[in-house]
Amino acid sequence: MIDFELTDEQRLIRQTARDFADGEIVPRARENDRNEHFDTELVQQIADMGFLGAIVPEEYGGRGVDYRTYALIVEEIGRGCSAMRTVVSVVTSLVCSSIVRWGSEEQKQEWLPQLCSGESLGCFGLTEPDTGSDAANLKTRAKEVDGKWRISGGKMWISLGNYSKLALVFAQTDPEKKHKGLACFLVPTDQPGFTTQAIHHKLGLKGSDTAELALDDVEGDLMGEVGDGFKIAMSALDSGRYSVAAGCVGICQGSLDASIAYSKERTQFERPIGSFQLVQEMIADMVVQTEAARGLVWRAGWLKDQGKPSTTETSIAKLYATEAAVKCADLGIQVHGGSGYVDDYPVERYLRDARVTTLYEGTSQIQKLIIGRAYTGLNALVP
Ligand code: COS
Repeated sequence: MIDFELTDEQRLIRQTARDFADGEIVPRARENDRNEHFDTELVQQIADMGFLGAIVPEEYGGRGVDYRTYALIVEEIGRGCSAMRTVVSVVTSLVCSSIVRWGSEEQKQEWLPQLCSGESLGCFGLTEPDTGSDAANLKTRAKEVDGKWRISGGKMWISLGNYSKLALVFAQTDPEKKHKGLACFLVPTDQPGFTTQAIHHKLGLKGSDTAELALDDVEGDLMGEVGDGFKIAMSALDSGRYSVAAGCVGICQGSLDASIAYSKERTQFERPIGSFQLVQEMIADMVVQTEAARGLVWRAGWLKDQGKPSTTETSIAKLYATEAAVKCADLGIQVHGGSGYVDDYPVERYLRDARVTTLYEGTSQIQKLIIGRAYTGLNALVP
């Protein structure tokens, strides 16, 4: 039976994350957004709090917390700033959790401590200019030459790509084998042939770094076996989608908190606008969506902590929470009226930042196809 009661330790960690978000992240979010500034000092503070790699075992420099606790941390950081939440999701879920699960002992010892401490950032190189939803159809190629793997190709929309010391790169070793030919490589970025270009003018996540990567005959360290690449990518996304969903609960909660506060301060017709039924309807809609999203995230986390299959439930949580974040941020602007349209209040940033979450780590449409396939047993994905 799912137990939604938090332990004392979980409450304490949530309070610590909440205080940290309010004290350090919230005050810097607007300026970083305005200036398109990737705030590496703040990233280091997040790492110093133990919030990078929180689910990594302590022996490798992590905090060894469970998935439920991880969601509590990510929700608070997401409420503060989605650009910083993206750093946590990418480093912790996409990169560290993959190395924990698939890396050799040597690879774990080499990379995990420096990723958890913030000494190094890591990025996740799956998507390519021509390969998004159809993740198995990669153009990046890897070949073994004199016992070493050499990789060439390009990656697109890579969060933290310009700042990472490590790139997890997915590449095809034998196109005839399709997804069974994919392999995953640990690629140090400080080598000849590895170049990056920053992507600017995004709608949101302006305080986050986004890059295009070019790999020209770079050397990679194989993680897992040749042929494991697709499974590694999908298992990384099982954790990454969960993290995005938890961050979106933070956007929902932040939109709600800001709207309640504003609706009590703002008066029209000589009454606080929160006393009007149509404003309360918007608040109630936000409450319901926030609670429902959190419940779905906690259920997926509970399954993960029990070691049970959670792919479908993670897709359900990701689909619902990301769409809810867009709707709650949009309602938040509606409650704020004209004031919500400028960045004096966080709601317009919430909307711009939420918008990418129904795209990255699998679009809402991909989540629906995964859910539909699981429930019908019929594959609606193109064969
Ligand atoms: N964990 C481990 N292995 C998994 C898995 C998971 N969550 N999901 C699938 N696999 C394995 C399957 O077991 C299967 O293994 P075998 O070949 O041994 O049978 C293999 O991977 C293929 O799985 P599946 O049949 O589900 O793949 P499909 O091609 O039908 O579907 C989708 C793949 C569309 C679901 C996948 O490509 C996807 O999620 N696309 C979106 C990609 C994405 O999120 N991109 C964003 C990048 S990060 S910003």
